[in-house]
Amino acid sequence: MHHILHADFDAFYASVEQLDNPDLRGKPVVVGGSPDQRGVVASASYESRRFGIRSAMPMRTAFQRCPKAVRLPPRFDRYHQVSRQVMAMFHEITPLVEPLSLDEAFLDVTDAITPEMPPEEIAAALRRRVKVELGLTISVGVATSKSVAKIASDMDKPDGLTVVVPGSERDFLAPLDAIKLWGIGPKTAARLAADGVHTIGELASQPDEWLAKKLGRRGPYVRRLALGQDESPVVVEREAKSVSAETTLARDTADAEVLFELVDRLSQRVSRRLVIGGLRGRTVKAKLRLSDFTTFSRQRTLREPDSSPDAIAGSARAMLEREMSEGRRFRLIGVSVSGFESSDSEPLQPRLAGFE
Ligand code: TTP
Ligand code: MG
Repeated sequence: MHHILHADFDAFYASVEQLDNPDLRGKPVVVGGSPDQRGVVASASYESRRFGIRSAMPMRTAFQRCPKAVRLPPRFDRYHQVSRQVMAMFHEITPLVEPLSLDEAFLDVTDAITPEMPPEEIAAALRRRVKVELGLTISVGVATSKSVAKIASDMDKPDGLTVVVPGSERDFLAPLDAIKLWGIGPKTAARLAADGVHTIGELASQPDEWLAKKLGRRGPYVRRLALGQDESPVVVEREAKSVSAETTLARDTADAEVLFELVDRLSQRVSRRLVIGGLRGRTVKAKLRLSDFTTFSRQRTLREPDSSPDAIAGSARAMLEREMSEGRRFRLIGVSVSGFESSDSEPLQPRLAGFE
């Protein structure tokens, strides 16, 4: 049996802003783009959530719900720095850390357990340490699997600790909304609800044929998750030689604005992973595929190893720009960074959140 922690910062970006500026504490803070530029809410402090403000909501809507909300633009470098600090704390507990994003990770603490330090004590000590040393709160779920731990960490947010005792997984999950289960999005949840299936317990007790009809081939897997059976291991990624992200466009395009925006998004994704891995790279590569499927790449060397989205995007944009010409339409864009020098100042091992 494994013992897994899922740890997740509460209102991450917004909490970091409140930490750095005490005037903002206790106030409805939102981090995200300007409402004039059709910005969206990236993170909403719990004070602002009382007004119905949520992540991914248009900033305009957020201000309609709470006109006195304080909006701040994101400071990614600062969030990355905090992320590195918390990931380093996780690594002091176990090398088996699987980051999911800047602010959350799974920890397999099975081998860290002692009679004095059962999993729930490890979790409690970690929460205390993060509070004292970083001045921020994390919510933690403790369970025997990743999927249950993740659901548990969300149960008592903010500043919560939820322990699912081994053997009680099924009972813990049964009354919860089906949408909480991995792989059940809003659309699937609506399809299930149409048949009167609202909770994970109701889902788990449906016959095979019904599951197959509603979920297709995922049916058996979803049933196991609904019963609290999940053997998926905490995966520590190999050291990578490069970090990349790429996207095929929904429609081939020559529109510079669309292409540049995509490059920016890909660069941010690459940057996030580099930072989680404590890596900086010297080489930026752009992979380009044209509408006739011709595929080629261009690369540039940065003056200094870097992991910032601006440096990566600046270089990738320049390479793309040189390749744009009248009538040349692109169907795929990729951005990657290699030539790593791991940032020595950081105690974190170079590990990556994932590859594409
Ligand atoms: P989350 O952990 O989903 O959100 P959160 O930490 O702000 O709030 P919660 O207490 O519910 O965990 O995401 C972590 C950070 O990722 C969040 O602070 C900002 C960023 N983010 C976005 O930029 N856009 C989004 O749509 C979401 C969901 C998160
Ligand atoms: Mg969070």
